[in-house]
Amino acid sequence: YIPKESPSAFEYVMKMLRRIRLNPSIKVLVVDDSLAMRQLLRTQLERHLYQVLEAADAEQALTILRQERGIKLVLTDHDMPGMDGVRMTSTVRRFLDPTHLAIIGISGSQDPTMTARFIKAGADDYLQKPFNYEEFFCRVTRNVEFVENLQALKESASKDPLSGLSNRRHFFEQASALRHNIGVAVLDIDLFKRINDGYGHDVGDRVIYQTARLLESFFPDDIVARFGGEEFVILSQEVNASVMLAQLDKLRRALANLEISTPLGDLRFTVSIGMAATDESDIGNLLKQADNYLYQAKHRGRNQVCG
Ligand code: GH3
Ligand code: MG
Ligand code: MG
Ligand code: MG
Repeated sequence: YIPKESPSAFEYVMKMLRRIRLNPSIKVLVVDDSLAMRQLLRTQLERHLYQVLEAADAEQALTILRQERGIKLVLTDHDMPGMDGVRMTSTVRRFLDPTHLAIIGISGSQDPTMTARFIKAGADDYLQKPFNYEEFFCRVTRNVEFVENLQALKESASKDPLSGLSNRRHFFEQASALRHNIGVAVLDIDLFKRINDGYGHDVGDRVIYQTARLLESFFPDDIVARFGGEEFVILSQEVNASVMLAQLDKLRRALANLEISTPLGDLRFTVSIGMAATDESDIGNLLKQADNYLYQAKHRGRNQVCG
């Protein structure tokens, strides 16, 4: 096997070490009714540090795919007792799209329509048996990298890079799935401009980062997003308004007690929060209401929750 672009042995080892460190388990599921074939593929894949799972038929494969997280590639045979590889592929694609995993069909069949059938069913690639192992690894690597690139793209399109929280776009995507008993809170850091002016932008960024961490830890099961600047939004489903208000006030106090150490000494800051919770399912209206309460909190002297 000659690695892609034939890097030096050193580069190759470094790349593999990075892969182990960053992603100790790139999981590949091998689906084949032949034990010998499964073992052959396992040996080859493990040589390249993949973590291999095996299924002897489509049903077993579907069960594994519904339970196991993080499988990035499925290699599937076509002819198997029960459901064949093409039908299995289209079934998998109903619940796992190409941002989750790649599928490569493998078959020794002479049927000239096999490649097209696999690809139409949602497979990304196809290998005709017998294949040589250099081609096998080129395709495995290419498909795993494609999934990883898609995942990275999806992540950067939905996350705010400074805080690691959902961005505005992703917030609305997630919110559209929620229906009733929704609570929305808008949180804004008080006098943030003074922090930037007095301590520098870097410290301001750290304040945003730390605020995000506490927000997440106080609302682990909810949708938390950074909307812009120093403004955050929390969206809770099946909410009891007074419970949410109490939790928001705990968060407010925890943030007020947080000390950020800076070259100019320890820094403390406060936040104001507006909350709205109704049976209303229009997120836009709820946000507007929460924003009005935020304005009230600022107007009444900041460092408080209104709702
Ligand atoms: P108030 O209590 O009324 O909210 O006062 P404020 O100073 O927080 O209000 P304002 O919204 O006017 O200030 C927000 C500031 O946040 C202005 C902007 O320069 C700064 N800002 C926006 N995004 C970032 C960022 O990503 N990092 C840092 N450090 N500052 C940011
Ligand atoms: Mg077979
Ligand atoms: Mg502010
Ligand atoms: Mg603001």
